Amino acid sequence: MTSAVDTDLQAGFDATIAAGDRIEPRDWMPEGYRRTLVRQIAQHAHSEIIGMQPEGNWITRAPSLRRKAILLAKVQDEAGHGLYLYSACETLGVSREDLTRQLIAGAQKYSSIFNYPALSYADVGTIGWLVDGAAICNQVPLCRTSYGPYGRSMIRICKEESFHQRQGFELLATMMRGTDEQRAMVQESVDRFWKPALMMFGPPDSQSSNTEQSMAWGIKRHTNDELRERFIEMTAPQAAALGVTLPDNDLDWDEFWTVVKGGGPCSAQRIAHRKRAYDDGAWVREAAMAFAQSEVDGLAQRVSRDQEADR
Ligand code: FAQ
Repeated sequence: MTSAVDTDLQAGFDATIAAGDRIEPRDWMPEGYRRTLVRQIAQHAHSEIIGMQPEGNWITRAPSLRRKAILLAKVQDEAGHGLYLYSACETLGVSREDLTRQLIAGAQKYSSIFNYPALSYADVGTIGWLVDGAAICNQVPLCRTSYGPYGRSMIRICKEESFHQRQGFELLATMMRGTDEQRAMVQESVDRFWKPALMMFGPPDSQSSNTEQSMAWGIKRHTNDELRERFIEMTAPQAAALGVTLPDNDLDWDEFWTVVKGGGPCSAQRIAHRKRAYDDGAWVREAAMAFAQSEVDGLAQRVSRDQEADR
């Protein structure tokens, strides 16, 4: 039975959403709203962390010191994005540890795009241009999402991703000014990444189970197809400026669902790598906890000594 208090709380929540204001961590929220946010923010955080792998694979083989420094900084930024997003998710009452365990167990998802391999150095440029480009297009409206900590984390993430997108474009533009072989490498990379990048926006609206409710709650501001269309329009003139041809936009949604369910070309490898890194990091977490505990113990001793002295 719904009590009068519950009805008042729900009415307060509905009024905040209707006014376009933000819900903050200590505000009452319906359980479904909280669950949807945890699902989406965790999936986003995991995408940033797993998303370090395809490009990270090229750090040791970057063609110059300059390219290596740029790539290192970009991959490091992605780790940072993952951490802001895990922090935003923690405000909803789940720990980062728990989220990581759920990722490794396959109980939470990450973006389909990171199940495709980065096979050439041109892929580093294409990931910056198309994958960060799609991420920006999807995420700029999320700066106005209804949950405060998520929206605020998106502002900084979008600024950094804009920078990543430019560096990808600059890398591809440099290769396009190079040899025929380099130009062919760029075109081949764009041919492989175009459709998976369009699938980042999620299934077509007719197959999207969450969009309607998420838009009613102000979590999502546009549908998947609206954002996909916006991205295609934004990217076409950039492709022309680069001198590459974009493939057609006929997407294979069976392939998308296979990848989302863990059957992508690199799915098993990505999770195995994440699990190995998590297991190898156990001693760092234990050492950090032991250090934190010794700090707390030291503080408690100092307080009790001060209290003795005051008596
Ligand atoms: N991949 O009902 P909808 C980045 C799932 S960050 C995997 O439409 P929703 C930065 C969906 O979870 C990229 N699964 O779902 C970077 C749901 O399943 P569930 C990540 C997908 O949530 C760049 C089911 O399909 N960005 O790239 C995908 O309303 C370079 C039905 O779908 C974000 O996460 C997919 N593509 O809309 C890093 C942005 N699409 O959970 C490194 C925030 C859908 O019910 C290098 N997220 N699914 O079991 C969002 O905007 C939304 O969550 C959507 C999906 C639009 C992705």
